[in-house]
Amino acid sequence: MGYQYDDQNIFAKILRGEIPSEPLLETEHALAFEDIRPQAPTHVLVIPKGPYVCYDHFAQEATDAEIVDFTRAVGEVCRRLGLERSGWRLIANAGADAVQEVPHMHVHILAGRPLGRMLE
Ligand code: D5M
Repeated sequence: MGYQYDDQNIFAKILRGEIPSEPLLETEHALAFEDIRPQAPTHVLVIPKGPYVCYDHFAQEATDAEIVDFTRAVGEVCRRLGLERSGWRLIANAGADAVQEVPHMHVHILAGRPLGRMLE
């Protein structure tokens, strides 16, 4: 499947500095910031800086360096926030059924309250 990246999405605007953000972490290839509609006391988004629509697009087309940097950035955010003490959840929505709202690859880090079972 060929993905078409829309560079007018809100995270592209954040990356270009057109919308202000307060990064919790910035690396060569990734940016982490708080979700504007938090679903838990800690709700952080981590995005790659490259123009990828979703997880699959990123996994197919990002360089190994981008993937390694992004993956480590997620761990670094959790470590900096001390989330290993009580635990955390990582979510990536892709496409319509998952109700992906912003078409720029991102993962959600949720923590700070009991999150319940997701899968039975
Ligand atoms: O989730 C997209 C998430 O992006 C959703 O939880 C709201 C969040 N969002 C939208 N705009 C902003 C800005 N400007 N800053 C921070 N967070 C934002 P999805 O997985 O696509 O459904």
